[in-house]
Amino acid sequence: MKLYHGRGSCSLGILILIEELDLPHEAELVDLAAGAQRSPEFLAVNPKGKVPFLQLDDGSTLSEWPAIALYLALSNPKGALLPVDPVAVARVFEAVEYMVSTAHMQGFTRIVRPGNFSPDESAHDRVKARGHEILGEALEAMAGKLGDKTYLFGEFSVADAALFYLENWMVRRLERPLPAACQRHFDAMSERPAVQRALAV
Ligand SMILES: N[C@@H](CCC(=O)N[C@@H](CS)C(=O)NCC(=O)O)C(=O)O
Repeated sequence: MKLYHGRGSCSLGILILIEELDLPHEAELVDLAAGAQRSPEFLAVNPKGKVPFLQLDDGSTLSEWPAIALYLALSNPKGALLPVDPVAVARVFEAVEYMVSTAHMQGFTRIVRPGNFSPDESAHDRVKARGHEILGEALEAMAGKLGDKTYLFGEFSVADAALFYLENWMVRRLERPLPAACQRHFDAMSERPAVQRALAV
């Protein structure tokens, strides 16, 4: 399989899952800072112009973080990236959806792309401030879910990879402190060999 990946972007979470499963893969870097996601070459591959984007061995493709994570978990059940009980699976995706659709798309995106939310440049500081609030609220909610646990749902799951990419932004891009439980989670994740391999890419 081939993962189209932007360094330090949300696709880091998917690369972590692929590394956790030890799947043979190629990571094709898309230079988001240089706008490579809007190049005709990349748009021909993924018209959405976004990463993560996964090309499977049969040539078919998958986009959207939760869908890719679900595919990886279900097609590699021995990797135990999801619980078995249907309610427990739904709880994991309840957290994943909140992190991807709210914390990332509504929070972080406001901070890094305020123009997507208001064409009025004089409003951008307010847009960014709201983004910081949304992201901060989400991290506090995940800290509450973590409590004293190392991973969100006890055992490592796809939700931990989503939380890690948000934490990575807080620490490395925004230089904001994490809630204590998230800092512990970030440190524990950083110790995992698969996370270290994904970061090295
Ligand atoms: N809803 C998409 C969001 C993907 C997304 O926004 N990816 C960002 C990187 S973190 C991206 O490709 N941004 C490039 C751009 O918007 O130009 C998903 O779940 O995969």
